[in-house]
Order: sequence, then C-alpha cells, then structure tokens
Amino acid sequence: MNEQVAALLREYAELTVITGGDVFRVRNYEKAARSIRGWPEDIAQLDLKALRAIPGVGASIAAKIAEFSQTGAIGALDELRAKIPPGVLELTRVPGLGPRRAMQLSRELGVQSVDDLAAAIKAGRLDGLAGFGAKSEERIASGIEVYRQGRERVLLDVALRTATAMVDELTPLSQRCAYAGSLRRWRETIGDIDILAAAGDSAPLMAAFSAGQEVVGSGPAKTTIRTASGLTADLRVVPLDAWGAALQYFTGSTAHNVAIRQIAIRQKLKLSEYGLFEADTDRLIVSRTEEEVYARLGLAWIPPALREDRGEIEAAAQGRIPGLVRDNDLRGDLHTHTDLTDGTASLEQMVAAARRRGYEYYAVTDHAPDLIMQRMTDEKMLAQRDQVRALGAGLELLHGTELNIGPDGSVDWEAGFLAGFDICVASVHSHFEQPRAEMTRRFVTACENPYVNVIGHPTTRRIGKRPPVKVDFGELFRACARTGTALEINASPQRLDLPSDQIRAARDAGVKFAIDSDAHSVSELGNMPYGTGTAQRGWLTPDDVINTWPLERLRAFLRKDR
Ligand code: DGT
Ligand code: CA
Ligand code: CA
Ligand code: ZN
Repeated sequence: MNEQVAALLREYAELTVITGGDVFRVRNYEKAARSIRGWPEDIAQLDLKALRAIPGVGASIAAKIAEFSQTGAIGALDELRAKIPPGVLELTRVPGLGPRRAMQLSRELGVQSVDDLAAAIKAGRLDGLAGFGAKSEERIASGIEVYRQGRERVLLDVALRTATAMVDELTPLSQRCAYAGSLRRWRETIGDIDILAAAGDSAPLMAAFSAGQEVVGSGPAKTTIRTASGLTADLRVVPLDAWGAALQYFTGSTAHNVAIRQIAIRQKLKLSEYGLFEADTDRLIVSRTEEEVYARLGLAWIPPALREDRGEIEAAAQGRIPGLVRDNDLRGDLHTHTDLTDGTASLEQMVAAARRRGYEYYAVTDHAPDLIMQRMTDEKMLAQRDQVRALGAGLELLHGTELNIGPDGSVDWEAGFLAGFDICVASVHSHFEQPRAEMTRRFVTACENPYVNVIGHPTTRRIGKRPPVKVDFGELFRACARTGTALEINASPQRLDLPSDQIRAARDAGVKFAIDSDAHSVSELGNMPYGTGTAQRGWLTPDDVINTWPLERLRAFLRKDR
C-alpha cells in the first residue's frame, strides 16, 4: 500500500500547488510521500502513533493515511480534485507549463490533456492567446516531447526492480537466467525488459512468466507480457549451448550488433543469436560464452555499458578497453542530505547506514540558505558541524553543504564561512531558463570559486520532467579542468546527471568526477550503481572518479590549490 499512498500524497501536493496553496505545506506532503515510499513496513498495518513515527508524517497526514486504510479514499484529496478541471494536472506535468497557464488553456481552449494541447499547438490555436508568445509556444512544444519520452520509457530503477524479480523467479526453473537489452547496458531509460533463460524445456518457464500477467505474444522460444505498471517484458529461452551468442545478441545495442556482424562477415563467418558459424558450411564455431564469441572475432570482451558502437569495437580490437570504474571502487559518498533540510533520516541514521555500506569516508551536504524552502541558517549549519565532529568513529566524516549557484554565479556564503566546510557541492536550483551565454558564465564563475569542489547535477535535468539547462559544455569542462572542480554524476535514477555522452567529452577535457547518491533517505544511498553504470557508459576508470581515491588524495583535491 505504501506506493499507492505515496502517489496520493504526491498528487495532493501537486494539486495544492495548482490551487495556489502554501509552499511549506506542499513540501511536507512531498517529504512524507518520499518517506512512505521508502518505509520498510506496510503502512496499512500501522496505527496513528506508528504512522507519526515516519519522518515527515504529522497528525494531519497520519489521519489521511488512516482514512485511506479504512475507506479507500481521502476526502480532502477528492475535494481538491473536484476544484480542478480534468486534464489540468496532466498539463502541469509538461515542463515549461505552470499551473496558471494550464488553467488558462483549459478554460479558454478547452484543452483537457497533453494530446489535446499538442493538437492545439499544431492547429495554431495558441496564436494570439494572452501570455503565449511564439517563444513560449516553442518551449511548450519541446516540453511535450520531454513529457512523452518520459511516458514511453521507464526509469532505470523501476526496470531493474521488475527485471530482478523476474530473474529471481525464473532462476530456479532454468540452467541460466539473466536480463539483457538496454538494462544490462545501463541505458538511462528502458523501453522494454529483455529476459534470457537457458533450459532444455521452455514450457515451465513460459508458464511461470505468464502467470497472472497480460500476455501480448507467446511461442515456444519467446513470450511477451505487459506488467500491471504498463512495462513490457520479453522472455527468450535458448539451449544452454547457445547462451553466450544469445546473451551477446540480446544485450545489443542494435548498432553494436550490426557492427560486430560486419566483422564476422569480413572473416567469412556468420553471427546470430544461435552462435558464430562458418559462412560456407554453417558449421558452428562458438556459442557458449560471450568471451568466446568476441575472442573468435579477434576482440577482447566488451563491457555491456560500452556496447553502443561508439569506438568500443576498435578499442577491443586493439586491446584498449579501459578498466571501467565499478561499485566496489567507491570509497565514499560526497553528496547526501539529512532531516536538517529535506532528507527523511537523521544524521545518525544516515551515518550508520554509510558505515554499514563499508565506506571509508562520507560527506553530509545539507542545503544552504538561499534555497528558502529549506530554512537553513548559519546557526543550524554550525550546530550540525559540531554533531558531525562528535560522531564518526569507524569512518571519516566530511562536513559539507550543497550551495546554490545564483544567477550571477555567486553562492550562499562568503569565503570566511565557506572555509569552515570540508567539501562544497554547488548546484543550480533556480533560473533554469537563462540564455546559454549567461548560464555558461554562471557555471564558470562557480568553478572559479576556490571553495566550490563539485558541481552538483550539472544539467539539472529530471528525466521525462525537466529538460537540461542550456550551457556551453566545452567551456564548462575547460573551467572544471582548469580550476580543479569535479562534475557530479548524480546517481538518482530520476537525474543521471551528468549524462553519459557529456561525461565522455568532459573526461577528454581532463575533468574529474564525483559519483554521488544525493540521498535524501537511507534507501537512496543504494542508488550508487545507477551512477556507476552511467560513469561506465562515459568510459570512466577509477582514476577519473575522486570518490574512488584514498582519503589523502581526495583531501588534496578538495583544497583546490588554496
Ligand atoms: P530498449 O528496449 O528500447 O530500451 O532498447 P534495447 O536495446 O533493449 O532494444 P530491444 O528490446 O528492442 O532489443 C533487445 C536487443 O536485441 C537489442 O539491444 C539488440 C537486439 N536486437 C533487436 N533488434 C535487432 C535487430 O534488428 N538487429 C540486431 N542485430 N539486433 C537486434
Ligand atoms: Ca529492451
Ligand atoms: Ca525487447
Ligand atoms: Zn540539488
């Protein structure tokens, strides 16, 4: 029930925004929704007192949850829903379209959905509408693209959870089982899940896979289902002897496969999901493992994250595949929050969880005062520092902050106060629409600040929700390299920011990176693999990533030649 209630609380928050309600109230509901989603117990089993023990859940939210448990509805939410015309909530999910203008579109044009809106723009019905110039029309059109892409593909964590559950269910019934496709390559969003299994008899696997699901297609070698959440998944069953060739084929990408097949053809071979064959005689050469398939083609095994036909095949032919960074290489997390700002767990809980993860060091980086909603003060920050200094047996704690990069590139505090932090992450949290030149200047100024160590979630995109800011990446990368400022690879599956294409370009410019969870709860500390996967897609090695370094080397980097 937790997911369901969290979704309702989020909707309540969104509707409160549309009706112009109190921002602090909105923030409370969002925070409660986050805690409930990550809460280990089923909240349907909890009484009012136990509900209130959940971070962010006060009397009024607890009462709403209890009401939902008993009646299946929340009266206050239904009232809010009744106040807002149909479709307006969906319209506000289009990046660039605020509540006020969504209401206006509904009232004046009768637009009731994003599809309606797209049609209205195409038909020129927004022309001449008060407050909708050509430029904002363009922005809304591109916002609709972002929104639609977000709806057609799912985020990595959703896909990974679903796929892992499928593999766990099918493993006992098969000789081998794994997920392949874009998920194995850590692509940032997933179109459908591809499960591969090896078995002599496919029938029991197909039956288990289809049970209780909507079956879209089925045959002896392949079954396709649609899960309750709307995600499609393919199961393919192959003989164990063909495992390697099938895994290679279904991992993709298609572009990688096409290029590999060309290499086979040049060697008078034929490659398919069944194996590598002699072209003339159809004699099977190899098919059991991926390593054998690549080796017979004269290539080193290629990590799935690199298989996009972007130079990995040449590198494999020349024995130059980089030793990619892995989860085990990470010695610490450099961007995390506590309940002093918008986290849901206390400092003690977060630090205890960091210790359980086996980290050597861990930075606490709560929000700085310019993000008004977080209500940070100098006193609170200094009091937290005392707490941090008093804690921390067993791992090195760094006291830091997440600064806000203002429109002119300045940050929340002056040098004197900044000097007291062990590490400063600095992020853009406002004025996302600045023109490119101004935005670039803004980032460069932040990099030149001798106390700014890491640029947090650099493009500020939210996948399917907010487009990236416009910035001259080449100039930003040069500024980072020159000033010893790292770029973050934010591991939240909603962000994955810096994206992998830019990571690779930044690395070529000499930039260093921090793979950070940006955790706002204990469970989000576990998001690191999404960041590592993204770093791998950017071809990074441990040496490129400052939080794989020993503490002394990290500290030297953080001093920034001051
Ligand atoms: P997705 O599902 O859009 O996130 O991306 P993928 O890469 O998982 O693509 P999908 O599910 O259509 O196919 C899985 C893999 O199967 C793909 O990565 C490579 C292989 N594959 C699919 N279609 C073709 C094709 O036409 N040619 C070749 N060579 N391989 C293909
Ligand atoms: Ca797929
Ligand atoms: Ca597929
Ligand atoms: Zn941030």
